[in-house]
Amino acid sequence: MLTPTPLSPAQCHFFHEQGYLIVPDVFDPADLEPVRQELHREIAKKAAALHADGQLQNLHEELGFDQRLTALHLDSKENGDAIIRHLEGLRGGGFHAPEMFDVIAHPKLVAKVSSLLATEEVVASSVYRIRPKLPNSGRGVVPWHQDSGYFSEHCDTQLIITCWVPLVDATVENGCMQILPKVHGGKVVKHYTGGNAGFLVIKDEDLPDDPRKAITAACPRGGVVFMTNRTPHCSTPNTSDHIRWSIDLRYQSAETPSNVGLEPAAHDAEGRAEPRFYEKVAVACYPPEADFLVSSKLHPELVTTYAEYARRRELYDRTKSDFSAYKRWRESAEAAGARTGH
Ligand SMILES: O=C(O)CCC(=O)C(=O)O
Repeated sequence: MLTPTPLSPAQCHFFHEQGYLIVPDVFDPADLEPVRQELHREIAKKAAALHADGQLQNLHEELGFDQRLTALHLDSKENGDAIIRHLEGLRGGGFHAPEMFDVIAHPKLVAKVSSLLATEEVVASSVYRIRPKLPNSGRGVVPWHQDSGYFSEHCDTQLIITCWVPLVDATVENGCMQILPKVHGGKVVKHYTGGNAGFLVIKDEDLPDDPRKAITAACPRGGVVFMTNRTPHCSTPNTSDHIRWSIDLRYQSAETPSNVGLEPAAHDAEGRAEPRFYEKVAVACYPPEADFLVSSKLHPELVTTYAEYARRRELYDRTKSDFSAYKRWRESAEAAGARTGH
């Protein structure tokens, strides 16, 4: 049984020098079993609903967590995508069951994040993603980017930590991440719109270093890949026979701009937040999604409970907004290629 321990000074040093750190044993694999099982139940629930509507014939009930979505997607891309969208929700964090919150607020993870941020006042955000990368489908392949490419510019020099948590062993074969080390101290480089599945993308020639210097971030289940918001990374296709499930979570110091304590209270008739609201919370690094406190020595009474996390998430999700990171990057890679003749 692993108890919550901070990272060692050598691990913190490595992270700050390299821009990433892979720790193979943050969790016992058993700690991740509840979230795996709940995701599996959610897939079953959505598949059953499509079946009841007459849209899906074979439920593939005999298949496990690492296989079932592939079979459903192979039978019907439409149904598979509907199930994935159901998990992702409006902005990627639709799945917010208690089992998910238990991973986000897990003392073993928060202790490690806290040592990297050098504070016990830690804010997590709803900017987390659940990624079922299906075998041989191209879905879930993520182009080169820095997470800051998605955030507001005024947070470029802040530290926002991505914790990439594989729910199966992540390997080269099933499409783990590639990370460009030692360049996270530089600028947020130019990102283009129009990457596959709407992802932002950095062109190879704009990367701060030769992509051949990238490290392969294989990581066993139970491990975590920690990265900074300016660490360039991408992920490769899944050529294995199983789904590469992962979740990526984000944390920052409570001193970094956030929308903790702010609510998107004012909506117009269509549920859109009044522009004034977004002007007011433009201080948050990613205004449309709810931030919440997961650790505090100064104000332990303010640490967010599951009920409050769910309420804030749902409220923000219902609040449609025009805020979109890609507005920061208006040009598509394709258009830029055509313009320069590449
Ligand atoms: O999971 C992947 O394949 C990519 C993850 C990623 O880009 C991220 O966590 O920012």
